[in-house]
Amino acid sequence: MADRDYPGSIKPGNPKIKIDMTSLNAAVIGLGESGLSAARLLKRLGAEVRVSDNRDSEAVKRRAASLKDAGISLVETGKHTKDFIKGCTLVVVSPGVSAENELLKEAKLLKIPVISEIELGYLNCPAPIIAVTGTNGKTTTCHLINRMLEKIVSVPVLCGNIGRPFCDVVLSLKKDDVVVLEVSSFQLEYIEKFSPRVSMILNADTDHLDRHKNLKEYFQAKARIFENQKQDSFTILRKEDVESKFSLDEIKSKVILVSSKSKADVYIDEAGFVVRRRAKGRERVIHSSEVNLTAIKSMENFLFLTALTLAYEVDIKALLKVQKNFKGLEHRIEPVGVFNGISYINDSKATNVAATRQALMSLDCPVLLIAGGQDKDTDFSKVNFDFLEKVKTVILLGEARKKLKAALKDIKSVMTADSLEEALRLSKGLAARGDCVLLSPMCASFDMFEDYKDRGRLFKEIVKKINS
Ligand code: UMA
Repeated sequence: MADRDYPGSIKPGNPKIKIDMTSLNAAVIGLGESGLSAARLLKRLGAEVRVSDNRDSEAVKRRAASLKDAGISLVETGKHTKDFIKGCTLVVVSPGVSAENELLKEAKLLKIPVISEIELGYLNCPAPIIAVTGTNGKTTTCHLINRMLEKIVSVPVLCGNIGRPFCDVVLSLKKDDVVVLEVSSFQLEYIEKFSPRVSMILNADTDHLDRHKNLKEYFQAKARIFENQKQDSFTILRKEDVESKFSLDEIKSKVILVSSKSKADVYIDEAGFVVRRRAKGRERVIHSSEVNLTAIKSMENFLFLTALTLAYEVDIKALLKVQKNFKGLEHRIEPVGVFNGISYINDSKATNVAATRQALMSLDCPVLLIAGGQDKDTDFSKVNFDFLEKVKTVILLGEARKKLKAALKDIKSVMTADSLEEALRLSKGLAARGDCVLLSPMCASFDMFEDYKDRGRLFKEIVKKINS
Protein backbone atom coordinates (compact mmCIF):
# COMPACT_ATOMS: atom_id res chain seq x y z
CA MET A 1 0.00 0.00 0.00
CA ALA A 2 1.59 3.28 -1.07
CA ASP A 3 1.69 6.26 1.26
CA ARG A 4 -1.11 8.57 0.25
CA ASP A 5 -1.37 12.29 0.18
CA TYR A 6 -4.35 13.46 2.17
CA PRO A 7 -5.81 16.87 1.40
CA GLY A 8 -5.90 17.57 5.08
CA SER A 9 -9.20 19.04 6.05
CA ILE A 10 -12.88 18.76 5.46
CA LYS A 11 -14.27 21.61 3.43
CA PRO A 12 -17.19 23.33 5.12
CA GLY A 13 -20.64 23.11 3.64
CA ASN A 14 -22.60 20.46 1.86
CA PRO A 15 -23.47 20.44 -1.85
CA LYS A 16 -26.70 22.39 -2.33
CA ILE A 17 -29.66 20.16 -2.96
CA LYS A 18 -32.63 22.09 -4.19
CA ILE A 19 -35.85 20.38 -3.32
CA ASP A 20 -38.83 22.57 -2.76
CA MET A 21 -40.46 21.06 0.31
CA THR A 22 -43.42 23.45 0.20
CA SER A 23 -44.93 21.56 -2.71
CA LEU A 24 -44.73 18.20 -0.92
CA ASN A 25 -47.63 16.23 0.42
CA ALA A 26 -45.74 13.97 2.80
CA ALA A 27 -46.72 10.96 4.89
CA VAL A 28 -44.54 9.90 7.80
CA ILE A 29 -44.74 6.26 8.89
CA GLY A 30 -44.01 5.58 12.56
CA LEU A 31 -44.41 8.13 15.32
CA GLY A 32 -41.38 7.37 17.45
CA GLU A 33 -38.54 9.83 17.97
CA SER A 34 -37.56 10.03 14.31
CA GLY A 35 -41.14 10.13 12.94
CA LEU A 36 -41.96 13.02 15.26
CA SER A 37 -38.82 14.86 14.24
CA ALA A 38 -39.33 14.29 10.48
CA ALA A 39 -42.97 15.42 10.67
CA ARG A 40 -42.05 18.62 12.52
CA LEU A 41 -39.25 19.44 10.07
CA LEU A 42 -41.48 18.87 7.04
CA LYS A 43 -44.15 21.10 8.55
CA ARG A 44 -41.62 23.86 9.27
CA LEU A 45 -40.42 23.61 5.67
CA GLY A 46 -43.96 24.24 4.47
CA ALA A 47 -45.03 20.73 3.40
CA GLU A 48 -48.45 19.18 3.93
CA VAL A 49 -47.87 16.45 6.53
CA ARG A 50 -49.75 13.41 7.78
CA VAL A 51 -48.49 10.71 10.16
CA SER A 52 -49.49 7.08 10.75
CA ASP A 53 -48.44 4.79 13.62
CA ASN A 54 -49.87 1.30 14.11
CA ARG A 55 -49.64 1.52 17.90
CA ASP A 56 -51.73 3.41 20.39
CA SER A 57 -49.31 3.56 23.30
CA GLU A 58 -49.11 6.47 25.72
CA ALA A 59 -45.91 7.64 24.02
CA VAL A 60 -47.60 7.63 20.60
CA LYS A 61 -50.61 9.52 21.98
CA ARG A 62 -48.31 12.08 23.60
CA ARG A 63 -46.44 12.63 20.33
CA ALA A 64 -49.70 12.85 18.35
CA ALA A 65 -50.86 15.61 20.73
CA SER A 66 -47.62 17.52 20.26
CA LEU A 67 -48.01 17.27 16.48
CA LYS A 68 -51.45 18.78 16.80
CA ASP A 69 -49.88 21.74 18.60
CA ALA A 70 -47.45 22.05 15.67
CA GLY A 71 -50.40 22.27 13.28
CA ILE A 72 -50.42 18.64 12.02
CA SER A 73 -53.85 17.21 12.68
CA LEU A 74 -53.94 14.30 10.25
CA VAL A 75 -52.50 11.68 12.60
CA GLU A 76 -53.61 8.06 12.49
CA THR A 77 -52.77 5.90 15.50
CA GLY A 78 -53.44 2.27 16.45
CA LYS A 79 -53.50 1.15 12.80
CA HIS A 80 -52.21 1.80 9.30
CA THR A 81 -55.00 2.19 6.75
CA LYS A 82 -54.14 1.47 3.16
CA ASP A 83 -55.67 4.68 1.84
CA PHE A 84 -53.73 6.84 4.25
CA ILE A 85 -50.96 7.63 1.79
CA LYS A 86 -53.23 8.13 -1.21
CA GLY A 87 -52.36 11.41 -2.96
CA CYS A 88 -49.02 11.75 -1.16
CA THR A 89 -45.89 12.75 -3.08
CA LEU A 90 -43.35 11.54 -0.49
CA VAL A 91 -43.20 8.95 2.28
CA VAL A 92 -40.70 9.31 5.13
CA VAL A 93 -40.19 6.07 6.98
CA SER A 94 -38.99 5.57 10.58
CA PRO A 95 -36.02 3.21 11.02
CA GLY A 96 -38.02 0.65 13.00
CA VAL A 97 -40.50 0.08 10.13
CA SER A 98 -39.65 -2.90 7.94
CA ALA A 99 -40.22 -3.31 4.19
CA GLU A 100 -43.08 -5.68 5.08
CA ASN A 101 -45.12 -2.77 6.42
CA GLU A 102 -48.41 -2.49 4.50
CA LEU A 103 -48.06 1.25 3.85
CA LEU A 104 -44.58 0.78 2.42
CA LYS A 105 -45.90 -1.92 0.11
CA GLU A 106 -48.70 0.42 -0.93
CA ALA A 107 -46.20 3.26 -1.57
CA LYS A 108 -44.25 0.93 -3.83
CA LEU A 109 -47.40 0.04 -5.71
CA LEU A 110 -48.37 3.70 -6.09
CA LYS A 111 -44.77 4.61 -7.01
CA ILE A 112 -44.48 7.18 -4.21
CA PRO A 113 -40.82 7.84 -3.34
CA VAL A 114 -39.86 6.55 0.11
CA ILE A 115 -36.96 8.07 2.05
CA SER A 116 -35.61 7.62 5.57
CA GLU A 117 -35.44 10.29 8.23
CA ILE A 118 -31.66 10.67 7.74
CA GLU A 119 -32.17 11.25 4.01
CA LEU A 120 -34.66 14.01 4.83
CA GLY A 121 -32.13 15.46 7.28
CA TYR A 122 -29.37 15.27 4.68
CA LEU A 123 -31.43 17.08 2.04
CA ASN A 124 -31.70 20.00 4.44
CA CYS A 125 -28.25 19.91 6.01
CA PRO A 126 -25.82 22.75 5.20
CA ALA A 127 -22.87 21.22 7.12
CA PRO A 128 -20.51 18.34 6.33
CA ILE A 129 -21.27 15.01 7.98
CA ILE A 130 -19.07 12.40 9.60
CA ALA A 131 -21.24 9.28 9.56
CA VAL A 132 -20.42 6.26 11.68
CA THR A 133 -22.00 2.84 11.33
CA GLY A 134 -21.04 -0.66 12.43
CA THR A 135 -22.51 -3.47 14.46
CA ASN A 136 -20.83 -2.37 17.67
CA GLY A 137 -18.93 0.62 19.02
CA LYS A 138 -20.86 3.31 17.09
CA THR A 139 -22.03 5.30 20.08
CA THR A 140 -18.69 5.28 21.90
CA THR A 141 -16.83 6.24 18.73
CA CYS A 142 -19.27 9.07 17.94
CA HIS A 143 -18.87 10.48 21.45
CA LEU A 144 -15.09 10.39 21.13
CA ILE A 145 -15.18 12.04 17.69
CA ASN A 146 -17.43 14.72 19.08
CA ARG A 147 -15.08 15.41 21.97
CA MET A 148 -12.07 15.42 19.67
CA LEU A 149 -13.73 17.90 17.31
CA GLU A 150 -14.76 20.12 20.21
CA LYS A 151 -11.07 20.98 20.39
CA ILE A 152 -11.03 22.30 16.82
CA VAL A 153 -14.60 22.99 15.66
CA SER A 154 -16.66 25.28 17.82
CA VAL A 155 -19.84 23.21 17.89
CA PRO A 156 -19.75 19.68 16.50
CA VAL A 157 -23.29 18.32 16.53
CA LEU A 158 -23.83 14.77 17.73
CA CYS A 159 -27.03 13.11 16.52
CA GLY A 160 -28.71 10.19 14.72
CA ASN A 161 -29.18 6.68 16.05
CA ILE A 162 -27.44 7.89 19.21
CA GLY A 163 -30.87 9.11 20.40
CA ARG A 164 -31.21 12.61 18.93
CA PRO A 165 -32.87 12.54 15.49
CA PHE A 166 -30.90 14.20 12.69
CA CYS A 167 -34.01 16.13 11.60
CA ASP A 168 -34.11 17.83 15.03
CA VAL A 169 -30.87 19.69 14.39
CA VAL A 170 -30.64 20.52 10.68
CA LEU A 171 -32.43 23.86 10.68
CA SER A 172 -30.05 25.31 13.25
CA LEU A 173 -26.88 24.17 11.44
CA LYS A 174 -24.45 26.44 9.61
CA LYS A 175 -22.00 25.41 6.91
CA ASP A 176 -19.02 25.69 9.26
CA ASP A 177 -20.50 23.21 11.73
CA VAL A 178 -19.76 19.50 11.56
CA VAL A 179 -22.35 16.80 12.14
CA VAL A 180 -21.26 13.60 13.88
CA LEU A 181 -24.00 11.20 12.84
CA GLU A 182 -24.49 7.71 14.25
CA VAL A 183 -26.19 5.70 11.55
CA SER A 184 -27.89 2.29 11.72
CA SER A 185 -28.42 -0.12 8.85
CA PHE A 186 -32.17 0.57 9.15
CA GLN A 187 -31.62 4.27 8.50
CA LEU A 188 -29.48 3.52 5.45
CA GLU A 189 -32.12 1.34 3.81
CA TYR A 190 -34.02 4.28 2.36
CA ILE A 191 -31.35 6.79 1.38
CA GLU A 192 -31.02 8.26 -2.07
CA LYS A 193 -28.55 11.15 -2.05
CA PHE A 194 -27.15 10.84 1.48
CA SER A 195 -23.43 11.45 1.14
CA PRO A 196 -21.30 12.08 4.23
CA ARG A 197 -17.89 13.75 3.93
CA VAL A 198 -16.42 10.95 6.03
CA SER A 199 -18.01 7.54 6.43
CA MET A 200 -16.86 4.76 8.73
CA ILE A 201 -17.98 1.15 8.99
CA LEU A 202 -16.43 0.11 12.30
CA ASN A 203 -17.26 -3.58 11.94
CA ALA A 204 -19.93 -5.80 10.47
CA ASP A 205 -21.04 -8.78 12.50
CA THR A 206 -24.24 -10.80 13.01
CA ASP A 207 -27.18 -8.58 13.99
CA HIS A 208 -30.72 -7.55 13.03
CA LEU A 209 -31.59 -10.73 11.14
CA ASP A 210 -35.21 -10.19 12.17
CA ARG A 211 -35.15 -7.35 9.67
CA HIS A 212 -32.53 -8.14 7.04
CA LYS A 213 -33.07 -11.40 5.14
CA ASN A 214 -29.50 -12.54 5.66
CA LEU A 215 -26.06 -11.22 6.55
CA LYS A 216 -25.32 -10.26 2.94
CA GLU A 217 -28.35 -7.98 2.91
CA TYR A 218 -27.29 -6.48 6.27
CA PHE A 219 -23.76 -5.75 4.97
CA GLN A 220 -25.25 -4.30 1.78
CA ALA A 221 -27.37 -1.93 3.86
CA LYS A 222 -24.24 -0.84 5.77
CA ALA A 223 -22.33 -0.37 2.50
CA ARG A 224 -24.87 2.21 1.37
CA ILE A 225 -23.11 4.66 3.70
CA PHE A 226 -20.46 5.20 1.00
CA GLU A 227 -22.54 4.71 -2.17
CA ASN A 228 -22.94 8.44 -2.97
CA GLN A 229 -19.57 9.64 -1.71
CA LYS A 230 -17.27 11.33 -4.23
CA GLN A 231 -13.52 11.95 -4.53
CA ASP A 232 -13.67 14.84 -2.03
CA SER A 233 -14.81 12.42 0.69
CA PHE A 234 -13.29 9.65 2.78
CA THR A 235 -14.35 6.14 3.64
CA ILE A 236 -12.68 4.47 6.60
CA LEU A 237 -12.89 0.68 6.82
CA ARG A 238 -11.26 -2.30 8.51
CA LYS A 239 -8.79 -3.80 6.08
CA GLU A 240 -10.13 -7.29 6.91
CA ASP A 241 -13.70 -6.22 6.01
CA VAL A 242 -12.56 -4.94 2.62
CA GLU A 243 -11.21 -8.35 1.87
CA SER A 244 -14.33 -10.19 3.02
CA LYS A 245 -17.39 -7.92 3.13
CA PHE A 246 -17.07 -4.68 1.14
CA SER A 247 -15.65 -4.18 -2.31
CA LEU A 248 -13.23 -1.33 -2.99
CA ASP A 249 -14.55 -1.27 -6.57
CA GLU A 250 -17.80 0.21 -5.27
CA ILE A 251 -16.09 3.09 -3.46
CA LYS A 252 -15.49 6.37 -5.28
CA SER A 253 -14.12 8.32 -2.32
CA LYS A 254 -10.63 8.13 -0.84
CA VAL A 255 -10.27 5.03 1.32
CA ILE A 256 -8.37 4.82 4.59
CA LEU A 257 -7.87 1.29 5.88
CA VAL A 258 -7.21 0.36 9.50
CA SER A 259 -6.02 -2.94 10.89
CA SER A 260 -4.94 -4.33 14.23
CA LYS A 261 -3.53 -7.41 12.48
CA SER A 262 -1.42 -6.25 9.53
CA LYS A 263 -0.01 -3.16 7.84
CA ALA A 264 -2.58 -0.62 6.67
CA ASP A 265 -2.98 3.16 6.60
CA VAL A 266 -3.43 2.99 10.37
CA TYR A 267 -2.09 -0.12 12.11
CA ILE A 268 -0.11 -1.48 15.03
CA ASP A 269 3.55 -2.10 14.28
CA GLU A 270 5.80 -4.95 15.51
CA ALA A 271 6.80 -2.92 18.56
CA GLY A 272 3.15 -2.34 19.51
CA PHE A 273 2.86 1.30 18.44
CA VAL A 274 -0.22 2.67 16.69
CA VAL A 275 1.11 4.02 13.38
CA ARG A 276 -0.50 6.37 10.88
CA ARG A 277 0.83 6.71 7.34
CA ARG A 278 1.10 10.24 6.02
CA ALA A 279 2.45 11.62 2.78
CA LYS A 280 5.63 12.54 4.60
CA GLY A 281 6.07 9.10 6.12
CA ARG A 282 4.97 6.86 8.94
CA GLU A 283 4.33 8.31 12.32
CA ARG A 284 4.03 6.51 15.65
CA VAL A 285 1.04 7.90 17.52
CA ILE A 286 0.97 6.13 20.88
CA HIS A 287 2.00 2.74 22.26
CA SER A 288 -1.02 0.42 22.22
CA SER A 289 -0.51 -0.33 25.94
CA GLU A 290 -1.28 3.32 26.68
CA VAL A 291 -4.62 3.39 24.87
CA ASN A 292 -7.42 3.83 27.40
CA LEU A 293 -9.17 0.58 26.51
CA THR A 294 -11.14 0.48 29.78
CA ALA A 295 -13.23 3.34 28.42
CA ILE A 296 -12.81 3.01 24.64
CA LYS A 297 -13.48 -0.77 24.79
CA SER A 298 -11.84 -1.71 21.51
CA MET A 299 -8.43 -1.04 19.98
CA GLU A 300 -10.04 -0.94 16.55
CA ASN A 301 -12.28 1.97 17.62
CA PHE A 302 -9.09 3.83 18.50
CA LEU A 303 -7.58 3.01 15.10
CA PHE A 304 -10.68 4.48 13.41
CA LEU A 305 -10.30 7.67 15.46
CA THR A 306 -6.65 7.85 14.43
CA ALA A 307 -7.72 7.40 10.80
CA LEU A 308 -10.09 10.32 11.18
CA THR A 309 -7.14 12.52 12.16
CA LEU A 310 -5.79 11.83 8.65
CA ALA A 311 -9.03 12.73 6.91
CA TYR A 312 -9.73 15.73 9.06
CA GLU A 313 -6.22 16.91 9.92
CA VAL A 314 -7.05 16.89 13.62
CA ASP A 315 -4.03 17.59 15.77
CA ILE A 316 -3.13 14.17 17.12
CA LYS A 317 -2.69 15.75 20.56
CA ALA A 318 -6.45 16.39 20.64
CA LEU A 319 -7.14 12.69 20.16
CA LEU A 320 -4.56 11.63 22.73
CA LYS A 321 -5.98 13.98 25.33
CA VAL A 322 -9.59 13.00 24.66
CA GLN A 323 -8.91 9.27 24.80
CA LYS A 324 -6.97 9.65 28.05
CA ASN A 325 -9.74 11.56 29.80
CA PHE A 326 -12.65 9.51 28.45
CA LYS A 327 -14.62 7.74 31.18
CA GLY A 328 -16.77 5.47 29.00
CA LEU A 329 -20.52 5.53 28.40
CA GLU A 330 -23.55 4.56 30.42
CA HIS A 331 -24.88 1.03 29.68
CA ARG A 332 -21.70 -0.04 27.85
CA ILE A 333 -19.59 -2.25 30.17
CA GLU A 334 -20.43 0.29 32.87
CA PRO A 335 -19.20 -0.52 36.38
CA VAL A 336 -22.11 -0.18 38.80
CA GLY A 337 -20.26 -0.93 42.03
CA VAL A 338 -18.65 -3.62 44.18
CA PHE A 339 -20.83 -5.07 46.92
CA ASN A 340 -19.49 -7.75 49.32
CA GLY A 341 -16.57 -8.30 46.95
CA ILE A 342 -18.87 -8.92 43.94
CA SER A 343 -18.69 -6.42 41.11
CA TYR A 344 -21.73 -5.57 39.04
CA ILE A 345 -21.46 -4.42 35.42
CA ASN A 346 -24.21 -2.94 33.27
CA ASP A 347 -23.76 -3.77 29.58
CA SER A 348 -27.40 -3.36 28.59
CA LYS A 349 -26.37 -1.85 25.25
CA ALA A 350 -24.98 -5.24 24.19
CA THR A 351 -27.88 -6.26 21.96
CA ASN A 352 -25.95 -8.76 19.84
CA VAL A 353 -23.50 -11.61 20.34
CA ALA A 354 -20.42 -9.65 19.23
CA ALA A 355 -21.02 -6.99 21.87
CA THR A 356 -21.32 -9.60 24.65
CA ARG A 357 -18.20 -11.33 23.35
CA GLN A 358 -16.35 -8.01 23.62
CA ALA A 359 -17.61 -7.44 27.18
CA LEU A 360 -16.45 -10.88 28.33
CA MET A 361 -13.06 -10.47 26.66
CA SER A 362 -12.55 -7.30 28.67
CA LEU A 363 -13.09 -9.07 32.04
CA ASP A 364 -10.59 -11.27 33.80
CA CYS A 365 -12.67 -12.74 36.65
CA PRO A 366 -15.34 -15.45 36.93
CA VAL A 367 -18.65 -14.11 35.59
CA LEU A 368 -22.35 -14.67 36.26
CA LEU A 369 -23.91 -13.60 33.00
CA ILE A 370 -27.47 -12.30 32.72
CA ALA A 371 -28.52 -12.55 29.06
CA GLY A 372 -31.61 -12.83 26.88
CA GLY A 373 -34.37 -10.47 25.81
CA GLN A 374 -36.12 -9.92 22.52
CA ASP A 375 -34.95 -12.20 19.75
CA LYS A 376 -33.61 -10.55 16.59
CA ASP A 377 -33.76 -13.83 14.66
CA THR A 378 -30.14 -14.50 15.50
CA ASP A 379 -29.22 -18.07 14.71
CA PHE A 380 -27.68 -18.83 18.12
CA SER A 381 -27.15 -22.48 17.13
CA LYS A 382 -24.41 -21.30 14.74
CA VAL A 383 -22.64 -19.10 17.30
CA ASN A 384 -19.30 -20.24 18.72
CA PHE A 385 -19.79 -19.56 22.42
CA ASP A 386 -16.13 -20.12 23.32
CA PHE A 387 -16.11 -16.61 24.80
CA LEU A 388 -18.31 -17.94 27.65
CA GLU A 389 -15.28 -19.79 29.07
CA LYS A 390 -15.05 -17.62 32.16
CA VAL A 391 -18.79 -17.72 32.78
CA LYS A 392 -19.80 -19.74 35.89
CA THR A 393 -23.54 -19.52 35.27
CA VAL A 394 -25.75 -18.00 32.61
CA ILE A 395 -29.13 -16.71 33.74
CA LEU A 396 -31.55 -16.24 30.86
CA LEU A 397 -34.45 -13.84 30.60
CA GLY A 398 -37.11 -12.79 28.13
CA GLU A 399 -38.55 -14.04 24.87
CA ALA A 400 -35.28 -15.50 23.59
CA ARG A 401 -34.50 -17.56 26.69
CA LYS A 402 -35.71 -20.93 25.33
CA LYS A 403 -33.81 -20.50 22.09
CA LEU A 404 -30.68 -19.39 23.91
CA LYS A 405 -30.96 -22.25 26.41
CA ALA A 406 -31.04 -24.76 23.56
CA ALA A 407 -27.99 -23.15 21.97
CA LEU A 408 -26.12 -23.19 25.31
CA LYS A 409 -26.64 -26.93 25.91
CA ASP A 410 -22.87 -27.46 26.33
CA ILE A 411 -22.56 -24.86 29.07
CA LYS A 412 -22.72 -26.57 32.46
CA SER A 413 -24.87 -24.11 34.36
CA VAL A 414 -27.76 -22.37 32.65
CA MET A 415 -30.79 -21.08 34.56
CA THR A 416 -33.83 -19.02 33.63
CA ALA A 417 -35.60 -16.19 35.44
CA ASP A 418 -38.90 -14.40 34.93
CA SER A 419 -37.68 -10.92 35.77
CA LEU A 420 -34.49 -8.91 35.94
CA GLU A 421 -34.85 -8.75 39.73
CA GLU A 422 -35.13 -12.54 39.98
CA ALA A 423 -32.05 -12.90 37.72
CA LEU A 424 -30.08 -10.50 39.91
CA ARG A 425 -31.13 -12.18 43.15
CA LEU A 426 -30.14 -15.59 41.71
CA SER A 427 -26.76 -14.21 40.61
CA LYS A 428 -26.13 -12.64 43.98
CA GLY A 429 -26.84 -15.97 45.71
CA LEU A 430 -24.45 -17.85 43.40
CA ALA A 431 -21.59 -15.33 43.26
CA ALA A 432 -18.47 -15.50 45.40
CA ARG A 433 -16.09 -12.67 46.35
CA GLY A 434 -14.03 -11.71 43.29
CA ASP A 435 -16.81 -12.69 40.85
CA CYS A 436 -18.61 -10.32 38.57
CA VAL A 437 -22.31 -10.15 37.71
CA LEU A 438 -22.62 -8.94 34.15
CA LEU A 439 -25.81 -7.89 32.36
CA SER A 440 -24.94 -8.32 28.67
CA PRO A 441 -28.10 -9.57 26.97
CA MET A 442 -27.09 -10.38 23.31
CA CYS A 443 -30.71 -9.42 22.54
CA ALA A 444 -32.93 -6.37 22.16
CA SER A 445 -34.86 -5.09 25.17
CA PHE A 446 -38.32 -4.34 23.79
CA ASP A 447 -39.99 -7.54 25.10
CA MET A 448 -39.72 -6.38 28.74
CA PHE A 449 -38.49 -2.77 28.71
CA GLU A 450 -38.95 0.60 26.96
CA ASP A 451 -35.43 0.30 25.49
CA TYR A 452 -31.89 -0.71 26.45
CA LYS A 453 -31.50 2.41 28.61
CA ASP A 454 -34.59 1.52 30.62
CA ARG A 455 -33.20 -2.03 31.08
CA GLY A 456 -29.81 -0.68 32.16
CA ARG A 457 -31.28 1.85 34.59
CA LEU A 458 -33.46 -0.82 36.19
CA PHE A 459 -30.45 -3.14 36.50
CA LYS A 460 -28.55 -0.44 38.39
CA GLU A 461 -31.54 0.32 40.64
CA ILE A 462 -32.03 -3.34 41.55
CA VAL A 463 -28.30 -3.88 42.17
CA LYS A 464 -28.41 -1.06 44.70
CA LYS A 465 -31.70 -2.24 46.21
CA ILE A 466 -30.65 -5.86 46.79
CA ASN A 467 -27.32 -4.79 48.25
CA SER A 468 -28.54 -2.02 50.52
N1 UMA B 1 -44.20 1.57 13.93
C1 UMA B 1 -45.23 1.67 13.02
N2 UMA B 1 -45.33 0.70 12.07
C2 UMA B 1 -44.46 -0.34 11.97
C3 UMA B 1 -43.38 -0.41 12.91
C4 UMA B 1 -43.28 0.57 13.88
O1 UMA B 1 -46.05 2.58 13.08
O2 UMA B 1 -44.59 -1.18 11.06
C5 UMA B 1 -44.09 2.61 14.95
C6 UMA B 1 -44.07 2.08 16.36
O3 UMA B 1 -45.37 1.84 16.84
C7 UMA B 1 -43.39 3.20 17.13
C8 UMA B 1 -42.52 3.85 16.09
O4 UMA B 1 -42.85 3.29 14.82
O5 UMA B 1 -44.28 4.15 17.66
C9 UMA B 1 -41.08 3.49 16.46
O6 UMA B 1 -40.23 4.01 15.56
P1 UMA B 1 -38.73 3.45 15.49
O7 UMA B 1 -38.68 2.03 15.91
O8 UMA B 1 -38.18 3.78 14.17
O9 UMA B 1 -37.99 4.21 16.68
P2 UMA B 1 -37.70 5.74 16.94
O10 UMA B 1 -38.31 6.08 18.25
O11 UMA B 1 -38.03 6.59 15.79
O12 UMA B 1 -36.12 5.66 17.19
C10 UMA B 1 -35.26 5.53 16.08
C11 UMA B 1 -34.17 4.50 16.39
N3 UMA B 1 -34.82 3.20 16.69
C12 UMA B 1 -34.65 2.14 15.88
O13 UMA B 1 -33.98 2.16 14.88
C13 UMA B 1 -35.36 0.88 16.27
C14 UMA B 1 -33.35 4.95 17.58
O14 UMA B 1 -32.24 4.05 17.74
C15 UMA B 1 -32.77 6.35 17.29
O15 UMA B 1 -32.10 6.80 18.44
C16 UMA B 1 -33.91 7.31 16.93
O16 UMA B 1 -34.65 6.80 15.82
C17 UMA B 1 -33.37 8.69 16.52
O17 UMA B 1 -32.65 8.63 15.33
C18 UMA B 1 -32.32 3.14 18.84
C19 UMA B 1 -32.02 1.72 18.38
O18 UMA B 1 -32.34 0.79 19.10
C20 UMA B 1 -31.28 3.53 19.88
N4 UMA B 1 -31.41 1.53 17.20
C21 UMA B 1 -31.03 0.22 16.71
C22 UMA B 1 -29.66 -0.19 17.22
O19 UMA B 1 -28.87 0.68 17.60
O20 UMA B 1 -29.38 -1.42 17.21
C23 UMA B 1 -30.99 0.25 15.19
